[in-house]
Amino acid sequence: APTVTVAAVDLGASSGRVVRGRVGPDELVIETVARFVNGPSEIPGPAGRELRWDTPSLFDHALAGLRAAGPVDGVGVDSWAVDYGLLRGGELLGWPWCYRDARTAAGVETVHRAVDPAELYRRSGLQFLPFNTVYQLAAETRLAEAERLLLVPDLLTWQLTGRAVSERTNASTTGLLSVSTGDWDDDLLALVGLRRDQLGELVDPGTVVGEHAGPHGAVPVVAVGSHDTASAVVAVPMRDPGVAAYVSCGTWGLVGVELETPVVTEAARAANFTNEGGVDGRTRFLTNVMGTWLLSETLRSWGQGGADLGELLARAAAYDGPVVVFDVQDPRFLAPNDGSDDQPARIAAWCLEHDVAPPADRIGLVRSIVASLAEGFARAVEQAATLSGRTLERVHVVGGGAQNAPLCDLLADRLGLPVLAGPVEATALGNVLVQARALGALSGDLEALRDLVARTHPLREHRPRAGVTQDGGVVVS
Ligand code: LRH
Repeated sequence: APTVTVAAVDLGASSGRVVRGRVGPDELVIETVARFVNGPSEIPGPAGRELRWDTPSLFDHALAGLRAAGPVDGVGVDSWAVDYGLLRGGELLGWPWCYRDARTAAGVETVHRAVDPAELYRRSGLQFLPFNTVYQLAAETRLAEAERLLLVPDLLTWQLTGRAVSERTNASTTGLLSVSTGDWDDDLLALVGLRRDQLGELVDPGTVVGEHAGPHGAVPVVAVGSHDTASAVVAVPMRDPGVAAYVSCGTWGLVGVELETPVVTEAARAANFTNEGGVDGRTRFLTNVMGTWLLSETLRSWGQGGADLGELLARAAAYDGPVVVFDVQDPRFLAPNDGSDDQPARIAAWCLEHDVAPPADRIGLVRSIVASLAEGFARAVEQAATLSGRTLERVHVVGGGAQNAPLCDLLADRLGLPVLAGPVEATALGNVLVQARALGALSGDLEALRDLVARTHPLREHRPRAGVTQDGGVVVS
């Protein structure tokens, strides 16, 4: 059977990477050829600080990474969801807004005045996040000028190929795609003032979109699960998705199960569970939990980069002082640090409002964040089970969080279930796998792709430790 070498461009909210993967029926080897930092740029605007993405620089890094990858048989792009660029005359109408910008509050009001949130949920199946594209567009001032609207990965795919498409898994995060028909919802498009001809043609993951004339020759560009979480879920090595939950833990912790069909019950809406489109028409029934964003912003407020995180986490793992479990889902933690109001100050304020003593020092704070994330993930796993009517036997953790052993231990203890950690680079692996299948090097369904991940990537098992949660000195809010 043939073996292919493909390049995955994976753009995360806090870092991007270009990964080269060699894939065949018994082979799945990836190597990171470029890594670069990312983050919202704070720029002054007429109404104060604006948070935007410097996509021109980001895409330059991606292109440099593709050159460094050498000759490949395919390229695929994925990134964080919901954000978009507007194009006119082949140029960006300004840097794309970052979903964490506060402008979306007005958009939420506009949309909810016109359509009841329960009705929106029945139509799109999406959890309420104040930054869903539908709300961003209701607050967008330049839509009428635009000839095209492309989500971030589609924007890079367009830059590579000249073809404007809307890859379906990411399109499902806009709030504008019907959960029942899989097509754009014309009433919602009209509500935000978007025309169908401004959108790229909807394509499924696995479609060859076009060719990139790279330095090493023309290369097919393949639509993958361009929503990073969709790619990550492809590479969760679930042997039986019917009894497994997953946590894809990076900037966000995406916690849920994979379903064959959406669940759009009132209970699912109340618990803020989403039905995002997965690869091969699967449903990603999950909820967004705050994620390592809390840690990275805390470090940033201390003037420390990510390089120190490993050491801090190791010291926090050995910490035996009091641990505060705060509610990581409190919306106050969504915004970036802002002058005097940073994540440590917000966590301290939360503690004071809930009559618990804030963490006494930095290590105590890091430990509290880890314990609070584990609690947030555990609650979401329990809800996923209840809402989908499933009995779970194990939980997979993929992404950067899989390296965080104390987090995985606490999650296992709290749920009384084994936690299987890894692979760390699930998103890049999912991207590479879908390309390899589209190019003929692999065949079969997602279970076959996951089986290849399981055969090539050892997992670390965290067994629940009896009694630790009760004896660990944890203050549960
Ligand atoms: C994770 C992610 C998540 C979205 C958020 C905007 O990177 O794509 O699935 O909700 O970013």
